[in-house]
This record gives sequence, C-alpha cells and structure tokens, in this order.
Amino acid sequence: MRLKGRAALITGAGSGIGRAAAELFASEGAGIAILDRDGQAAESAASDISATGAEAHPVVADVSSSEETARAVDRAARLLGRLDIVYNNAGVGSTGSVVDITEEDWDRCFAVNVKGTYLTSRAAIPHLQAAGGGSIINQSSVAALVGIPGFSAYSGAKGAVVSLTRSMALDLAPVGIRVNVLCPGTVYTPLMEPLMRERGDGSVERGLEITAAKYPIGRIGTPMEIARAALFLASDDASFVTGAAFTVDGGMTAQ
Ligand code: 1HS
Repeated sequence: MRLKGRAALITGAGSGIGRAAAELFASEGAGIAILDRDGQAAESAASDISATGAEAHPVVADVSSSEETARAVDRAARLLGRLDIVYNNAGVGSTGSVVDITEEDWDRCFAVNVKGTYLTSRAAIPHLQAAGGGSIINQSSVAALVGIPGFSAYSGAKGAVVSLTRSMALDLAPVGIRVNVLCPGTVYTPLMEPLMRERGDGSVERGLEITAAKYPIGRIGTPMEIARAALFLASDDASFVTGAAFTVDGGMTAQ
C-alpha cells in the first residue's frame, strides 16, 4: 500500500486516465475525491471505487471556473478530512493550425488545460500545507515536447503546463510540496476521440492506426500505463523528485 492514509484529489477522474488513476490510487490505500464536470461520470467512478471498500467521493466542477473549483476542492478536503495529493489531469483537446482554430476553441483549450491547473492548485495548496506537504502532478503531453501538425492550441497549452510546473516546484519546495508533470503519448480516451476521427478522415479506427504507427513500441498507451507513472510521482518513492517532466510515450519523442 503505497498511499495508505493519504487523500488524493484527481480532476477529470470521471473517465480516461483520471479514472484509471483514481482506481489505482484507491487500491494503494488512498481516499479519493473524483472531480469532474460530468456529475454522472464522477458518481459512477466513485461508486465503483467505493464498492471495492475504498473511500471515494464525487465532486462536480468545471476546472476553468474559479468559484466552482474553489468550492469543489474545499468540499473534497472536508469529505476526505485532508488533502495530500492533487492530480491536475482534467484536460480538453483541440485541433487546427493558428489559421484554422477558432478563437473560442483556443480560449477553451487554455482555460481548461492551463487555467484549470492554476485554479485547482491555488485552491488545494492550503490544504496540502495543512497536511504537512504533499505532491501535485500536472498533466502535459508529448505535444509539449515535439511539434504535432494541427495541434497549435493544445501544444501551446501543454507547453505552458510544463513551464508552470517548474515554477510551482520552486515556489512550493520550501513548504514540502513536490510538483511534477507527466508528458504522456496518445492514450485512447474521450479526449482523443474527436482528434482520432479527424486524423482518420471520419474513422476513429483509422485515426488510431495512423497514430499507433508513430509509436516505436508499436501501439498507443493505456490509461493505466499513465496512472502507474502518476502513482510513482504521488508516492514517497518520488520523495527526491520535484520540477521534473516525466515522459511516458512508448519512445515517441525519442525519435
Ligand atoms: C492528446 C495527447 O496528449 C497526445 S498529443 C498527440 C500525439 S500523437 O500521438 O498524435 O503523435
């Protein structure tokens, strides 16, 4: 049990990588707050995890809203009695070059991926400090590390999350909070579906085949393969790791 007695808040935990991380962290002994803007998805993830005997609570918020996020984070800390771990996993995709993308899509991409990380962290840090320190894991992407055609806003936003992580790590090291960022390669989740459909000219399966061919390991990742890296960063196994960008991408960016 690598997270026994710890309390973790995971954003976007109603589906995809966030849900896998919620299941994994719970199986390692943590109490979990499942934050999602989709209340039904949060309820369903929390009830499945509770059925295993672990503690899990759904909390609803759109992380781009400061009011909703502040309220949800405080509620999570109250329900769990403390907060030690925050996984800023909630994200949205977007496609288009700077010429093609709409201003609305650009703003939404930065509002969720970048501002959401800021707002959730801002609300959670006092609770982590009250618990004597903790671990924050931000979610970036390989799109922050290499150019990907047609991913202008997404790449810009995920690059900002890497830089933000380094700054947060320095600000929070003195109070015992480690801050790291994951850079996953493609994993098939609800976020990826429209991107894959577009890449496959209307066929998600074709899009996934084209994408898998970019990965030296010969396939894209699974949510649990990313969750296991998040578990390492969340746990005391990573006690000397802060400000690090951890790539989990089947060799994609090694090329
Ligand atoms: C959406 C996720 O963060 C991955 S960005 C797309 C990378 S690739 O598989 O299209 O090369």
